[in-house]
Amino acid sequence: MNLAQQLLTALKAYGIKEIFGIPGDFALPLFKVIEETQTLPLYTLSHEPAVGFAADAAARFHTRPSVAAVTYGAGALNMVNPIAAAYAEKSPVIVISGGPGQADKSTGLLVHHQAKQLHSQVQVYKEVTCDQVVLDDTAQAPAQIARALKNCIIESRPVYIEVPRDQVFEPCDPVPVLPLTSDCDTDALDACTDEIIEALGQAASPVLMVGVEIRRYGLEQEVALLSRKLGIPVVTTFMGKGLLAGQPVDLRGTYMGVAGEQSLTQLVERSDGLFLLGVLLSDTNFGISEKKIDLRKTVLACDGSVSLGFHVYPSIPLQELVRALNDKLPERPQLEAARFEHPRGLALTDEPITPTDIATAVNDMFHRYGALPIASDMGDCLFTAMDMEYTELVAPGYYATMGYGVPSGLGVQAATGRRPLILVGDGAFQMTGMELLNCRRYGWNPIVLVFNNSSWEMLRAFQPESEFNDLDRLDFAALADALGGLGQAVNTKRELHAALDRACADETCFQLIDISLARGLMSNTLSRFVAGFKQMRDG
Ligand code: S1T
Ligand code: MG
Repeated sequence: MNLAQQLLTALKAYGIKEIFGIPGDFALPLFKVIEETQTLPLYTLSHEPAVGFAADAAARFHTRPSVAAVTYGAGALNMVNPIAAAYAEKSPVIVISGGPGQADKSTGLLVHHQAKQLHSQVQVYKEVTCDQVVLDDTAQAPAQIARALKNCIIESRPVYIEVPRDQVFEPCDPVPVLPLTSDCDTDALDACTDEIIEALGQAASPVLMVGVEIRRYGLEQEVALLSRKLGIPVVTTFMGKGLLAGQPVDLRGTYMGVAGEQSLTQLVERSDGLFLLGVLLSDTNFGISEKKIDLRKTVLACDGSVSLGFHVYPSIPLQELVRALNDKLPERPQLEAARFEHPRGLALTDEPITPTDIATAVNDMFHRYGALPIASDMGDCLFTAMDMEYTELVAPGYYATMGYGVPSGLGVQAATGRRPLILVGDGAFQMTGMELLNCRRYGWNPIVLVFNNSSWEMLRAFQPESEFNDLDRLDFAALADALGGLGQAVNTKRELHAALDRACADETCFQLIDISLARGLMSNTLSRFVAGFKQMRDG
């Protein structure tokens, strides 16, 4: 077998399910093998940022890597932002880029798509991936590929694989499937778990906070058991909303500092035994903490290490930590799953729509037709999602890039076969909404809610005097029809409710609901975030 065939065989052996991509001349040979071998399904999209976002979302749903395949230069460099987002949010995306071969390098000419140097691209990707390999020697390729795939899975971070176009058809040995375990010092693990159990046992008000790593490593069941065995209340981070939903644990809700429910904020910020499990210490998770979290009284288990107060246990993988704690802690009686109130029962009137009405209408729809997985863009649509019933949610909650919503929804449907609900602002839709034109080819049929306030409203919230936040009011419903879907424009609560019913009833194509919102309106959560942020900024 040749290099490309061995690479594809290895991807499948490591649990990868699909490839998103856009070819180019440096990648044509590779894409030829992808298409002809049918080892993995290939979904081509229209612009490389969408390729990266779709692979990111698919990886999050699989809790296994997904592939973003692109050409050298113009393609791969177009995709740096989505891979940076994946790196920041610990989403295991495998970037496979075509590359120049020996003949390209020996002309003495500048090569098309080359930036500064021929190796500039891999240099750029060093900053947004945890491992990088250039497969310019097929004798080394099997070990290089195995190392990169293992690191992608163990670290749950993107990796970069460059395939020079003159190597694709070269004979190559099979790629070894390495054990997907990371080193863990059992004595250190034993001491660490003892210390955690003792610290939480001595605390008067311990709290467990869970974050995205729990999902990335597929640990929700084990963590639900751990939280019951610890017998302490659980909260999720903003990025971890939806974690442990429906599980029989003492789940209190999502911590959002000054923007959150006051009693939950106090529960966390007054705790003398806060256990952060799989939590990224990011500003979106903690930036608007009313009171700074006292890290001296905090256990933080993230990124493969555990810190307690001022000392650190390196090389303690999260899976090993959770398993060891569960092994040590005694069983406790079962709990009932916590129930949370989300807004329901939209009034069917001819009044204009608010962001909270959208959450209410979606909750009503979920109760009528069943919950859908949600893919949300950055903007007030993400804050509105905080008022939606618990369901699987992918969103750039920490890295906060726009453009994520539509492509990630397509990635969710490609990965799971399930119809997603996509939430996107009008500004973000202008970035990657056109990707909906790919739905017809693949039979995808998302329901897309465009929060159309003809505004960069989040920016206006922080800088209302700037007129550049005023966007044109576009007819996204008409655009949907042109892209192969069905568009509905709604202005009142009654129209929104009816449009959702029609969208759910029609599964033949994507459904876009262009929801007219007045400028200046914000969701409850964003209003509290903005107020909290200004309060902290202005003292
Ligand atoms: N470009 C990209 C790729 N991502 C970003 N997050 C930004 C710029 C900055 C930015 C925001 S929020 C926002 C921008 C431009 C406006 C979003 O407008 P829209 O999608 O219409 O949503 P809404 O009207 O609900 O705000 C964040 C703060 O960085
Ligand atoms: Mg907007």
